[in-house]
Amino acid sequence: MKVYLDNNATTMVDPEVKKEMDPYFTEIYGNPNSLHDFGTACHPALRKAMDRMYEAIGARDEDDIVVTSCATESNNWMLKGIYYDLIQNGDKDHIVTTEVEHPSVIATCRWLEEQGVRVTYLPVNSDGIVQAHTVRDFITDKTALVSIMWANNETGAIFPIEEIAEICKEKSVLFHTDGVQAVGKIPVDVTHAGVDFMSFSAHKFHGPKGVGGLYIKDGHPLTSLLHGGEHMGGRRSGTLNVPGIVGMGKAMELATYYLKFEEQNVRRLRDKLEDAILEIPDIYSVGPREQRTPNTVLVSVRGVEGEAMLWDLNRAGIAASTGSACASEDLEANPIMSAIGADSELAHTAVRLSLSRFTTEEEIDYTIEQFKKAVERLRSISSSYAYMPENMKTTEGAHNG
Ligand code: C6P
Repeated sequence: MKVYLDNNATTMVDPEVKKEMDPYFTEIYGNPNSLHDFGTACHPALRKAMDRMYEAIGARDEDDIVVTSCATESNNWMLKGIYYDLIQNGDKDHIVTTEVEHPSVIATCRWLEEQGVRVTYLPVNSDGIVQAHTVRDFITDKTALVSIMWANNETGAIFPIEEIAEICKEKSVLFHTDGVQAVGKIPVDVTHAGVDFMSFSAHKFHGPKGVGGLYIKDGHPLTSLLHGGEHMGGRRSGTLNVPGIVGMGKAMELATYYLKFEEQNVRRLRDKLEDAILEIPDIYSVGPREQRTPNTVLVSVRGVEGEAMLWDLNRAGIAASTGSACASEDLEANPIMSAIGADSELAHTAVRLSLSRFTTEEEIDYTIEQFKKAVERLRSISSSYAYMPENMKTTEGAHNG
């Protein structure tokens, strides 16, 4: 059996999405900026796709959604654009973010620090959540931007975005959220939440890879990353990825339609999997379930290296991860586990399981069986588990946080 439980890394393209994209590869392939019929033939589908995106995230006509190549680009553009506009060419010098952002935010912030920007990396609590009041404590009159994710890619922890947006508004500071792991998993309404900018990526919600976006409230000016043409209202040059945009629009529409299914059915399967795993002694899951996206669980298996678990699971046909796919070749302790205060032994034992609306009950039953087998086998050959002091072990499972 093949079971794909790495949906926070990427998802399968929904066949309905693929069907809508197909004609834009070989039939309606003109450049939408061309004046001939081949070019203009793309326009209705592009308009429809954009309308679907506005509708899905609750954007208003006066807002902009700029299509990018991925969320990494959106996050880079956001942070570097603000650096150029408000720090290099303004009187600000500070950005507030968290310790648990995706590498596309953390690495960009590290680069900005080399340019002289002060960056505050807010800590998270033991549930992996940043508390809104800490944001207030660190904003100063030199703060140009607060950038905090809506939901974490490793733990699924949902952050108090509305409260943070309120604080930023009160302090007149721009607020960007990385919404990559929220869109399609929980309701996302940018207007209601009060965010100024939001990044997203189609391949996280059953759309194609290579296409993402940046929501910009009220058409706020932001220096372009890519110059060269009038595409996307002059905000991002480059010939439009027509099939990608069509696919992202359809995928967003479907993601909104399936939100209830995500909340009920995907959550039920995730909880079943988590309950069964937590029956094994010395296994911990991070964060309370009600404050997590319905599809995600990050567990830590004491005495078993995360990579070894992945190896055994992969041999059984099950795809999982030790955390962010972008950091998967790095055998260091999981940074999120370290940020929540896990000891270094635990931080090396993280396994992320992320479901989708295509995950079946049969797949979950099989995963439970194989997960238990893998833990038993790996612990039987683990010297660190065999010699672990008894007071560090528990006799029953079910540990949260
Ligand atoms: N996270 C993961 O395994 P791209 O692929 O560039 O469109 O998205 C980047 C990105 C940005 N923000 C968050 C919160 C993300 O989760 C991701 C992608 C994958 O967790 C791949 S590293």
